[in-house]
Amino acid sequence: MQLTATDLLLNPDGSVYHLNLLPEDLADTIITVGDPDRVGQVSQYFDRIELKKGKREFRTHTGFIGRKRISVISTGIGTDNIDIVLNELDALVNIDLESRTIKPQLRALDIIRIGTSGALQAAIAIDTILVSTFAIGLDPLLHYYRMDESVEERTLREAFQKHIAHDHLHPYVVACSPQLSDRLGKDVAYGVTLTAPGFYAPQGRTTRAEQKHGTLFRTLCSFSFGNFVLANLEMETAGIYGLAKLLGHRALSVNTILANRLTHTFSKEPQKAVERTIRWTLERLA
Ligand code: R1P
Repeated sequence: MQLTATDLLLNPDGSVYHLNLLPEDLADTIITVGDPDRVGQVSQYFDRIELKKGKREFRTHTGFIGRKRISVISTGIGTDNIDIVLNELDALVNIDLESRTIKPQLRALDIIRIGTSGALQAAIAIDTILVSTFAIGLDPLLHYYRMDESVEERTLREAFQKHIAHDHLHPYVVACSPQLSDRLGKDVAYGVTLTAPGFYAPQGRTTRAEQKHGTLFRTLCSFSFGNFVLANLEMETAGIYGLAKLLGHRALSVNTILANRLTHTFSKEPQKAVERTIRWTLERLA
């Protein structure tokens, strides 16, 4: 496969266009965060930072914890940004940037999101660390790619689709990478994460603009299928899981529950809660 100069955009120094990174700038273990300011919150735990680069909302620090090389990169908000980040990360390891051809030996990255999100069950406590076993995407990103579903993914998607009974919504379902989740124990909460294509009406928030699907949020919260209920709502995980799966990378999403949408409560110390999730994740996965 030959990519053109407009398929794969490069900067004059040969770096990928949006991430502004060269292949040697990137580690095989990558932490993604939404907020560019969270990059430094993660890299403060590195023993040594060897590189800081960035462009727009995509800020990267690469360094070492002990002998393990890690990159932390901000994605900004939403799965439209995830399309850019995941494809450019893959290009950095699996495309020869000079010839714009696919390398004969493909590499798999470990991609771990450390995000923030809101709980969809009253029983989920504020500041909980929640690992997404499955992600359900209500955003359109994965509809632009050809993706096969496992039996489990299809079963969950069909049950969810039947429950929400909305013709205009086309959810997709992707599981986390078991190679990453198998490294974790029982000292954390697990659940199904819903990824929305916006923050306000798409997540059932009231604004001055009238909502078209005013009852959808309640319907989402009441979904249950076997052991599955929707645990939390954010804006990136389904896109990360979907593109990682398509491109042969491993992905896991770890979110701090900063708000509970049912009890209308918010974390009293959000920075501390996020710091705890960062330390927890680095100790176990990085
Ligand atoms: C919304 O405020 C943003 O916060 C959550 C949502 O997914 C969205 O990106 O995650 P991050 O804190 O990782 O950005």
